[in-house]
Amino acid sequence: MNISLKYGFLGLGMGGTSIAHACAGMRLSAKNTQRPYTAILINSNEMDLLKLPDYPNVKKITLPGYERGVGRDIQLGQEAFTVHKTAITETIQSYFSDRDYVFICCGLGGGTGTGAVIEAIRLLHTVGFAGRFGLLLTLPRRNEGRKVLDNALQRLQVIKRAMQGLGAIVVVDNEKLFQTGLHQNQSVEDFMKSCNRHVARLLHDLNTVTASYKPYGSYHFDASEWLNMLKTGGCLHIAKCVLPAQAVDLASPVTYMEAMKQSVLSGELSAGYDLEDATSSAVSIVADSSAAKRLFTHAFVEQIQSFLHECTPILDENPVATYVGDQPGLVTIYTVFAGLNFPNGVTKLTDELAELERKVDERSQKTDAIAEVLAGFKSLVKKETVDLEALLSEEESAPAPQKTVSDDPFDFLNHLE
Ligand SMILES: Nc1nc2c(ncn2[C@@H]2O[C@H](COP(=O)(O)OP(=O)(O)OP(=O)(O)O)[C@@H](O)[C@H]2O)c(=O)[nH]1
Ligand SMILES: [Mg+2]
Repeated sequence: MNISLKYGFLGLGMGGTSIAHACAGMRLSAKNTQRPYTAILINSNEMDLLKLPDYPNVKKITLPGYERGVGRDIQLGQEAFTVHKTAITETIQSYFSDRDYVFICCGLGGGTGTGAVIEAIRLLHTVGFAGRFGLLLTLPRRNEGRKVLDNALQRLQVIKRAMQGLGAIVVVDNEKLFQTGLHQNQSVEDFMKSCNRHVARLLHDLNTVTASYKPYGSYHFDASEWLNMLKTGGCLHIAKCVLPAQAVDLASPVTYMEAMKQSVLSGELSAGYDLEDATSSAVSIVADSSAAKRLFTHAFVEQIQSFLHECTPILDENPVATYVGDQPGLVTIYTVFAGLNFPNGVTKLTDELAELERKVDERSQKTDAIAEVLAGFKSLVKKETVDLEALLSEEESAPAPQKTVSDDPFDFLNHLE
């Protein structure tokens, strides 16, 4: 098994370091246990960083002075990164010196990763990775609260403006992955871990298809073309479907086209893209040798090409590459679109935040009914004493004591009547 590109993963904050760590944990194959990727993990919270097992291909960077975390404060997160920029730069230069491409990984919504991400982009751009790095960003779930949504949207706003000048952006929509994970009865922590492994496995698979399998037929999608897609500004949408080879009937295209269309619609990591925005697309199909002989005909490839053309009518090329792989009885179809706008999950986040803001507004305008009834409340106990005093005393009641002005905000407690 070979890889096309040597990736480096720069993880920021807990989500970012967890994903980068999962990617660095990938083994080349079941037989070759070498770990082909490297990761630099940066987090303010040292406990979170310590929890991730040490591997020789992983370098951890703590941010002294901010070791207890930055508590969702993106200004502080940015500051923590900037203060340690020199040490971070040196580590990146030595640790990533042989890397073909670097992914900056960040769980959007927190303080550390989200705060640091723009500075990290600036840094990679200036230390020799201009045009050779991309972003791996998670979108928060809709129910993560105002602060998280606000942090994520602030950064998405900046990234959107810079999008065309950056490399590929791989969006991991946590809400989408959670909805699929919901049926699997996992704890949130286990779910996050399996999410991260899923991301890592997918990136690794795509990186091995182009380098490990024997091309079948005339067209071959090679490492340089894959690198070009990763260098393309905008979002990268990845779809995958696996079919039992015997279920694929060449005479009846629905037996494979339906599954493939569905995989593009639902995506592996996020969905809701306008595919017409794509600036390039590619399909790689892997089948075992007997399935390859039977399936990889002109008609089969043409079916897939025409589907790509329907999705992205303005593209000149709809490349479909076919390979002979080592998984018996299976046909795997990977479809990738580059140069896309953000998925509609981003719109849903802004809607969710607007709705939360509206509720906060509503709350601040609500009359405080409890305060009103309490203000109108008169104690019976007091009334009884007052009545009793009035009955027993013939003298006129004494005038109320003069209220004095005090600095004590609780001074009113001394004058309760
Ligand atoms: N997919 C995935 N998402 C994660 C994971 N951990 C956190 N997230 C997401 O990332 C967002 C940001 O959280 P963290 O990464 O913990 O935040 P941080 O950057 O460490 O920032 P602070 O803790 O505020 O300093 C969360 O709101 C989650 O949506 C993870 O392991 N996998
Ligand atoms: Mg954290």
